[in-house]
Amino acid sequence: MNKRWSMPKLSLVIIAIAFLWIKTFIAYHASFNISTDNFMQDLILFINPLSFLLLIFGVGLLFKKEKTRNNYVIITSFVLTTILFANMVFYRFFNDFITLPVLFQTNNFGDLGGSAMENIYMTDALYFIDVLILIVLAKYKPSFMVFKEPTKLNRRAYFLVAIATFFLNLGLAETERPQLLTRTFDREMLVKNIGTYNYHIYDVYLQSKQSAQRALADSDALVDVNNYVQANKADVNNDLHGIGEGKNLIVVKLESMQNFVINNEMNGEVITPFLNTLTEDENTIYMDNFYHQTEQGKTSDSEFLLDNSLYPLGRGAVFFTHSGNEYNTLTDSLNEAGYYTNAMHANNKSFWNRDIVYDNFGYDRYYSLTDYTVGEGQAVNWGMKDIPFFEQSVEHMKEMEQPFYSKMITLTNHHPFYLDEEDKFINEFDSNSGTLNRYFQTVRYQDEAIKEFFTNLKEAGLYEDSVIVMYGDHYGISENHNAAMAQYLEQEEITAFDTAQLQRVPMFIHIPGEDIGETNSKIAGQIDLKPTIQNIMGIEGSNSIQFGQDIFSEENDNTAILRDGRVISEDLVYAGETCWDKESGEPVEKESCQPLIDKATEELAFNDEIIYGDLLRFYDTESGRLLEDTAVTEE
Ligand code: GP9
Ligand code: MN
Repeated sequence: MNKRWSMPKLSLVIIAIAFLWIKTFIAYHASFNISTDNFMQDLILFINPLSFLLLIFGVGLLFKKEKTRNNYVIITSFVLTTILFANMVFYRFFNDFITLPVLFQTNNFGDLGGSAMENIYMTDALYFIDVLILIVLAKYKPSFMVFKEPTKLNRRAYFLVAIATFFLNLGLAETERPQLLTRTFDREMLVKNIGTYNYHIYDVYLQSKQSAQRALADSDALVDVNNYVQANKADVNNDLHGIGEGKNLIVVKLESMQNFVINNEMNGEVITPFLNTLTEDENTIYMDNFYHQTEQGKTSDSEFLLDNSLYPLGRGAVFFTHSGNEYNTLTDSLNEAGYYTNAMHANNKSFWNRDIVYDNFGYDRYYSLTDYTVGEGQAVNWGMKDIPFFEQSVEHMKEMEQPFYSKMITLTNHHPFYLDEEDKFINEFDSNSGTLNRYFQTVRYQDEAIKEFFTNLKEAGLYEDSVIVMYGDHYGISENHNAAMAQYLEQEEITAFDTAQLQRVPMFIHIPGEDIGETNSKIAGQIDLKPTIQNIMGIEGSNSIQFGQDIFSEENDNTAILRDGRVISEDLVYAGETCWDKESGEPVEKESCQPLIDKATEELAFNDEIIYGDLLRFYDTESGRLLEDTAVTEE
């Protein structure tokens, strides 16, 4: 009998692997902005999903019953596709990959509302088509498929290949990126080299390690940290010391406001007319080289920086992961000075875990959504519009005992940056990015809201007695909009240097009646807010373990370390693994940046040790000593 020619028989396991492999590779290019510089990187990117897929689907080979095996393959395929899809949607919004701690911020996901919808497209359904095909194949068993149970030998050979693929991948990745697994704050690099799926496994490993870290930490760990902190302490500025003493303190967090909009125009229209006047105002210090230092915790990270003068975490939001730690906050120090301390934000109180954290940070009261009346037409994007928010907040302030400290969190200038017609004071920009186009309008709205807030304060008789600090929390326009941004800035491209410079956010210190007006170009960051504010308010905070310095101190180091390891100094910027000359924006020898890189690495590592180990529980701020020491001397 003539043997008919037939195509090679394929098992469902192999088909499922092939589908997911191709799909993941397509997603890398279509949905994630992963760029490669050379052939080796292309190769790594191509093979990186494979080892994990071989292993996980290989488990299917261990099932004896055909039906169980098929179900396993289909379910696994569906789960992995969902993980990939969730990462895609997350990436579109945050330009980042999901980490385990972020996943548990489910409260926040519920509120993503418009933003989430904006990031899911109809065509996304295509990503699930292969799962359907697998179901059909399993049901109708076409002739090109085999459903034989593999022999022991075949199985062994299969797993050997899978493991070899894993080590080949890791080996190539290590040559391409030494110390890949130890430098974990760059998630894109990880995904690029070991693949999305292995990355998630690694993330789970990191998370478990961190939980163990607190359990194992003891006060010894604080000795080195404390030495470092003491050696980097800067004296405070005497001229500004205590000029706000006894006054109310109002800190306004300006949502998504970047510095490039200040004193700038968009198609001939002024973007921030009111804030621009403040830059010239005799009672205002305006900082134009002030950097945000936030990471995945976004707004909450900026709040963490403000209250603690510690860096947030490189992964997850510290408001969630370490909400119960012992902290020594700006709020605590104001409480001690007799202030009525409160936070104001017209959003659900649990968003970013704020209710829990504010309590721990020492706030007397949190005015959240339930303390505001959001009338008809008073909400847009993520919630209450800034203008009515400020109006009602001032009503609350009128009732407060003085002196008070209010931290206010604005919201309207938030992605997706929509506005009702009546709130649009300028036109949209005309780039290919709707996000950037609308951003100018919401920034303009925010500017108007602040102007009205100042008026409200004056009318309420609170203005003269208050120190008003305002700072941008983080970028509003991510690198996903680089082309549009280049068009706006009239540049050919946005380099890593430009991106680092775009992390500047505006910072204002406004003290009615005090002749402090200047534009100050010192390099500073949100980490410096706490010591700077404490000095102005005449509060002693020098014993705290913190990394910030009074911005106006003569001894200030004039450097900003961003949470992902980028560093900005007077002459140099280290970003995108390249050292840049600040003046020319051109790359220079990497060695020139080495001292900056070393400082950033050391400081961020000490910082993480404090948070992971909950080390401040071993520290006595009053005496500036380790609690263990006190115990020893007392005995
Ligand atoms: C939500 C607001 C915005 O309450 O703070 O959060 P963000 O997305 O900017 O972190
Ligand atoms: Mn924010």
